[in-house]
Amino acid sequence: HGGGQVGLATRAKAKPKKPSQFKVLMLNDDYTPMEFVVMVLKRFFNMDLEQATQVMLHVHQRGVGVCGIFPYDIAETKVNQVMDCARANHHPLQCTLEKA
Ligand code: TYC
Repeated sequence: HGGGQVGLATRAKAKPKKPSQFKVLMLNDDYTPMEFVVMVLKRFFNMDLEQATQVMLHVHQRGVGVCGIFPYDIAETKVNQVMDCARANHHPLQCTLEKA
């Protein structure tokens, strides 16, 4: 055994899992202004005005839409950023995760 580690312990931890991807979903509501949703999509998901408007309208019409797909830690951070920003502006906008 190399690296000064115990063989069994090394073996038990030597099975790396593929980093699973998570969709960040935006949910529709009746109160959040369309312009606010577009601003959020531009700020936190690096969309341009055209992309952000398309995604916002999709969510408005269909109820839910995908903002992006990321490794878990990044997806969780995006959800927290969106939720913090919505709360700070007193909008009920909801954002969540779903395994891709
Ligand atoms: N339905 C909202 C309105 O009519 C707009 C909206 C779109 C809200 C997307 C949330 O995720 C959302 N003002």
